[in-house]
Amino acid sequence: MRARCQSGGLGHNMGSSVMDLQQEILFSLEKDGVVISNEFGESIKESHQKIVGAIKSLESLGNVVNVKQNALKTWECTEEGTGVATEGSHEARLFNSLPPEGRSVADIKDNFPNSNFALGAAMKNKWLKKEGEKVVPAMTSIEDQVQKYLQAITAGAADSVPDNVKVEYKKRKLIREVEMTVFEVTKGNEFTTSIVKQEGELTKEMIESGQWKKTTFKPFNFKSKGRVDQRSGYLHPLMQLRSEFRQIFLEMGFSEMPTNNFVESAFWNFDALFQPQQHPARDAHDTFYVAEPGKTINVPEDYLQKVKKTHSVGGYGSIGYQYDWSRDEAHKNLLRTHTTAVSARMLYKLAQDGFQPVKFFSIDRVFRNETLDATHLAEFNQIEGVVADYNLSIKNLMGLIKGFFEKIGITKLRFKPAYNPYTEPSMEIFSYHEGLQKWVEVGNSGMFRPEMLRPMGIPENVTVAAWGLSLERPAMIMYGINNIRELVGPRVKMELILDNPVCTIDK
Ligand code: FB9
Repeated sequence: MRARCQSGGLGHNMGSSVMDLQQEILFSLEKDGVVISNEFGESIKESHQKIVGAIKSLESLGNVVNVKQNALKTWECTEEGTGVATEGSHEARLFNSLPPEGRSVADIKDNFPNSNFALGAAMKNKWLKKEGEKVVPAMTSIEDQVQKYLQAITAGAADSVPDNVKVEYKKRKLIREVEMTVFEVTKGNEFTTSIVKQEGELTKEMIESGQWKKTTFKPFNFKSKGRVDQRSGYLHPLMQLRSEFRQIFLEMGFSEMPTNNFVESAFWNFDALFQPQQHPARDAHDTFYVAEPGKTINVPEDYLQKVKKTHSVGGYGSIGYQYDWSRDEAHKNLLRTHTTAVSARMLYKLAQDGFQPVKFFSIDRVFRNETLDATHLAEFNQIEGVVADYNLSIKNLMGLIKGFFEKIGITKLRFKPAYNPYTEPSMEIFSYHEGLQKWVEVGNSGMFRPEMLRPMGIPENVTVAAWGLSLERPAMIMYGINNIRELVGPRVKMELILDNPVCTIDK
């Protein structure tokens, strides 16, 4: 039984390279016919780790050596054991700290570490004797056997320590038993002491210089599996769900609207949608206005005039809102509160380019200065579907919405009349959620108002059906998350991302 202590004494000259170590092992093999890794390490004061490294390189040379692994139970010192091995046992330290006239027990108890144990052991060893309330040395010098035994273990000579002592020291948490793997090396059938350094890399220089012809290469293991734990990227669950919704829209023949502008002008976010300038959603309590640049610079003037007119005096059969519409208000920059702003831009462009029926969708971040709670952050991802065609009616809208939600396994839908400044009629969408045993609001929808579409130049007989929902709500329900901060933000548990299989929408 050989013992090691993680503290002192090993491998003073940690310098010798693996190549030299390999050479030393081969010479020792030549001499002794067998090399035991830990013993060899001790004999040349080299760390067992380095020896094992050298043995592994020799092993990779083919049949120069044979290597057998044996599990070896050995002893090593604990932190405290190491302290005793180097500083001496507590009782020995107490004895050596005592002046010939001794010291009061009270004083030792107050000032000497592990005093109780040290006093007890020193008294038991009859190193001290009591004189009144003092203890005095009972002899001139003592032999600190505990330290000696632990130093023996340090030096890997645990066999020289009696088993009952080892059991006692283990109980005193001075040493612990550890298992180490020891390598037994013997000569292989291609044994040689002269090893040529095997190159692991075929480099450009070798090829250009032709050096490769005279070089011995490590055998290439073409069968070696690439790193198994190849960690591929992971989509955040929300982004995973976004790609599922995206796929659904694409399968339904929709094309994605460009949503890469979080900063929008109040004009496209509100005015173009016929949302009056004094609408509560437009005040800073609900909307994040941008300080710098505070104002937009480019709104198509002729279109702006039409919007102004529609808001202030109406038109297209509407009386408008009868208020003084402010260009300045419309020019304010803000963080878009809905992707419907993008729908407005796309419908305007569609009218400018010459109308044709389209199916658009968008899924991206929108920002609302709302009171934060378990289901609301200051931003969420809005999903929006827009279908523009001739004479579409609310029936078509309901059909579109049914078709869409069917694709995500939601069949039982109910529509509840609602109000949006930019759609008439408008409907909130509800679905009966078996798991939650209740009707859940799953979105909003409506037919865009003529006051929104006409000024853009969308033809009279064209109607536009649209609906919207969030990405976070379905994600929370599908992942069984009750607090949105566990889904989005710094508190998301990485496991949710790493070991979360692609969230399948059970068709
Ligand atoms: O997502 C929402 N709910 C939802 C959706 C799916 C779902 O799936 C489950 C697996 C079964 C579960 C829930 N909602 C919309 C409804 C509510 O959560 C609502 O309280 C919160 N809404 C957000 C806005 O909050 C201020 C969700 C968000 C929302 C609301 C409206 C629209 C978009 C997102 C819209 C619109 C619209 C209307 C007309 C024309 C164009 C767009």
